[in-house]
Amino acid sequence: MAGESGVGGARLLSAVGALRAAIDDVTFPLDLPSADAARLTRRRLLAQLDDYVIPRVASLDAPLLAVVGGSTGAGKSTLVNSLVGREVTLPGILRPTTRSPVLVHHPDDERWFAGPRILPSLARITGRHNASDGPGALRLVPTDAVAPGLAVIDAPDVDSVVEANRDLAGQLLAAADLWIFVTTAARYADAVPWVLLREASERGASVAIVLDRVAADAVDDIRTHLASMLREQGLGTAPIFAIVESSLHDGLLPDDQTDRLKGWLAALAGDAQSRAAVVRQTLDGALDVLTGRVEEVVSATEAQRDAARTLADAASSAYGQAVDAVRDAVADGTLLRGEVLARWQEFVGTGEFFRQVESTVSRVRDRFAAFLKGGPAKADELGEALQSGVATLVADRAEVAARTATRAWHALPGGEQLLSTHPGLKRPSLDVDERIARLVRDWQGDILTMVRSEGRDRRTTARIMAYGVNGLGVVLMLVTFASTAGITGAEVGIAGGTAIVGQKLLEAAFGDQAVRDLARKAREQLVERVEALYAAEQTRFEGAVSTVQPETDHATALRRAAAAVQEER
Ligand SMILES: Nc1nc2c(ncn2[C@@H]2O[C@H](COP(=O)(O)OP(=O)(O)OP(=O)(O)O)[C@@H](O)[C@H]2O)c(=O)[nH]1
Ligand SMILES: [Mg+2]
Repeated sequence: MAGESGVGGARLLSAVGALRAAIDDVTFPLDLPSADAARLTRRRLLAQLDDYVIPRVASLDAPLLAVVGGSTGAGKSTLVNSLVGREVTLPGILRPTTRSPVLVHHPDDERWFAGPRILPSLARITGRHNASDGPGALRLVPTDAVAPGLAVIDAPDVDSVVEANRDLAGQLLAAADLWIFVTTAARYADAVPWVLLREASERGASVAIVLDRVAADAVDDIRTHLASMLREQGLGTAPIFAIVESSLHDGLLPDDQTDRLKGWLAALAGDAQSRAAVVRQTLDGALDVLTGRVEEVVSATEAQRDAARTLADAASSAYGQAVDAVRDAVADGTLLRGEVLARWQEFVGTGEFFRQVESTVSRVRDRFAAFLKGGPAKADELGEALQSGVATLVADRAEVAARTATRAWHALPGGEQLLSTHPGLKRPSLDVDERIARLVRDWQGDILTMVRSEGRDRRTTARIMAYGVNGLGVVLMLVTFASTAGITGAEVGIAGGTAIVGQKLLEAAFGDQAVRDLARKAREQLVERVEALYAAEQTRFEGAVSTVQPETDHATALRRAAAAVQEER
């Protein structure tokens, strides 16, 4: 670690602080399967940084903090009292006894513990312990009985039936430079303490074991067995202090049973180098596992990002399909049915007529011209039928797209959640009909502009004037809707004839090539307008997604911050 010189420590501290900020920034707004675990990992990471890594890096020379942990009734409070030589923490026969942790330190070390440097979430209390002390506070006990440079915490039980106790014990152990793990001859193979010991081993924390309440003649056997269990968990270097079952005097263990542990702790406290080694081991271990834990958070943020993307894609594909459907329908003759066809027949007669006149284009033209001049009201009726056909098509497809996107979201991770917060999404937006009406009017405007601008030379202009701009516009709309004429079945004759006779007329006015271009352009303009309208509809889905999409790239920020910490070690 680069922390030996003041500079390295400062740089590591700022890297760790930046990592903390990056972790703090992360949210998991979508309730994905991975989110719960990731939220917990995030909270634990923050707690470990706040309770241990940051305060430790900030003051490498602060006293070594030893946390006495273990199962309820193992004798933790009795041990701490015995180390101090008087009752500083309340032992008891009711399980669990210790609810509020007690920190014992040398009076000279008070400044390290009185403030929020470590365990900032726990209020400090002083004075004599009290049976009503709760889990939200840390009782500080200054005493000459412990050496300067070492503080001991009596923690609540790790496997408590009381959840607050368990959580607090976990938090305290995470804040420890050294775990003094108390177990008994009867319970040293219990599962829960071993889960914690394994965690300590994985984190590389410094651990010492107190094997309490052992019958004198069983000490060797149990110690050997426990040592082999510790080795299996990668804790082979943890010293074991066995305490023989004895009767207590004034609630304290006999001195001869605690002397070895007292001596070991005093030596540790008195020797800056071995104290630093213990601190270094635990800090290094904590920094080692940091990257892996951060990576868990990273993959959960990536899962959030991917889910958000998939939701946005589903909406995009639904509206893409809607545009395609409109594009097909405006070209394949679909719109030349029903009402439109009826108006057209009133306008120019029946399919039979078209078939007959196909060969005699001039007659068509004459009749047509006469009709356009004589019946502007009929041309308007046809125009309206065409417009309402377009409007209905665009509205239907908008409805289908909203339903398709909604159905996709129901099946996608996170989709249900967004639909419940944005219930309007399952229908098109409220003013969609108005906007479609405007779209159709605007498109009609496009068509009239095109018709007018075709009058480039005088002859064309004269012809266009002869037929009338509005009438030609209506016929152009009609031809636009049949220009690929993918019409089948019984309507072929009628609708096909419809297109052909309209086309002949337009050719007479504009010339052959111009008609094909005009029809193509008219169709493109309509599709463009529909695309814009559907894009606006789709935006509502994107808006919903954006509420769960972080603005910053958390994954990259986290990885960078974690790498920076590793570089400064
Ligand atoms: N005879 C005898 N009794 C002990 C010994 N150690 C602890 N006890 C008793 O066992 C009971 C539990 O001891 P505590 O020290 O309160 O245990 P603890 O681990 O602090 O328990 P929690 O605070 O509930 O987690 C108390 O009644 C102690 O007096 C021992 O070595 N010998
Ligand atoms: Mg206790």
